[in-house]
Amino acid sequence: MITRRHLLGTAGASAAFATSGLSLPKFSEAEAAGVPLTPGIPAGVQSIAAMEALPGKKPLIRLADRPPNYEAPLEYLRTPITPNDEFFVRYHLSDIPEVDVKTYRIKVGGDGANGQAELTLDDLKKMPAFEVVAVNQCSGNRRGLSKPHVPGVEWGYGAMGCARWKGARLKDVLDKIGLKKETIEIEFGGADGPAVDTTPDFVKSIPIWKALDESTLVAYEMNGQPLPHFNGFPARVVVPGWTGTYWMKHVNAITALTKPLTAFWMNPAYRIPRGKFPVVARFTSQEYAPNTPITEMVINSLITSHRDGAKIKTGKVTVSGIAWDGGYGIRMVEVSTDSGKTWSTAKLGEDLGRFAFRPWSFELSAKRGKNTVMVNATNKIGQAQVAALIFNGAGYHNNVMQNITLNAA
Ligand SMILES: Nc1nc2c(c(=O)[nH]1)N[C@H]1C(S)=C(S)[C@@H](COP(=O)(O)O)O[C@H]1N2
Ligand SMILES: [Mo]
Repeated sequence: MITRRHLLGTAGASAAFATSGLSLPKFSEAEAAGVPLTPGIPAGVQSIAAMEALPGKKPLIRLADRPPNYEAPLEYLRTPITPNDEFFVRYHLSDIPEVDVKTYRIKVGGDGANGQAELTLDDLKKMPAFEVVAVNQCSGNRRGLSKPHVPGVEWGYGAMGCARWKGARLKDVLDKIGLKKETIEIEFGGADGPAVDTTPDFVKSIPIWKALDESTLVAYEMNGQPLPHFNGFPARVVVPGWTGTYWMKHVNAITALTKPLTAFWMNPAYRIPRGKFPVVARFTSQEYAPNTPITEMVINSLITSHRDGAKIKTGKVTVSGIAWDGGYGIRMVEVSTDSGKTWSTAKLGEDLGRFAFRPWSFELSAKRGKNTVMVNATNKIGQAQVAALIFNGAGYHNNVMQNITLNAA
């Protein structure tokens, strides 16, 4: 792998966790003693992961520190909006500068543009502002659960979060210079760079149709605050419905292209086999015979109230969680207590928009001993989760239905 990962020792894990001040169900003592990794993650990860607070953040699960890759423990995902200091952090490159707003500029241009512009943060803020609540999920979320095991950051359930993003429409930014009709992709660059010159710089592109979508933003606010440094201060691209890889942080270049972008992080990285996943959104200028770039997120859900193996009391127990998809919207969430033989519908919570986490809850009548809870979400175009993993070499798009066991005493 080109990405360098220095996985260092564990320190102060349980102490860091104990101070997070959450009053929801406690985890078993075995889990509390170590880093609260997702069950099923390769055992080796336990010995290298640590709970660690980056500046301005609550403790997150550190899976790598050069570049920084930190996921959210399950309890941070219990609300449909993820607080900024609980939001996961993912980088490909280790040289991450503190951007100075005074000198910060976004260079807008390219061979597909009619002109060039340099935008300051103030210029962006003077443009009409729009807000969208949207899930940012890393393509590799749940990679650590892949069977067989695949290389890469061994994410559990927590390489995702949902925030209210505010910014200018990318379409309006592009309107400032005007596009030629030959433009097929819009490329983004960020202020971070490789620490060693053998690592390819992180540049990404999206198809012109997605760039011009009214939901696609150049955002400077997250949940009513300036973006945290580690989530892209002072501005980042927000591509609602699509996986996090396109959400360029510290964006400092927006380039209109008349030819497909050739760059390591577009190809061979971030690709899925063609025809294996039921995704609607296509990136045709980047499609080749065997594979295509990852685009929209697949329909998925997560139980956040309890961990697999949790102890509960007999009688009525509320099991709850979130569901999300690539922007079609959640139609229903179903729960099965007999491993999929029969299903009942869960109650859906507040609808913050079609790109947001949709909360759901279900009343379980727990009997003494083992109780199983299986969840399946369906979106408004009829897509549902899968029973068996659709294997791919990068461990993307894992939307296998969870089936957890709760032990009632
Ligand atoms: N500048 C920059 N932007 C980036 C990346 C990066 O390495 N550098 N990683 C991308 C990937 S793969 C993901 S999943 C998201 C993660 O966003 P977050 O760190 O704010 O959670 O940022 C995206 N934007
Ligand atoms: Mo990612």
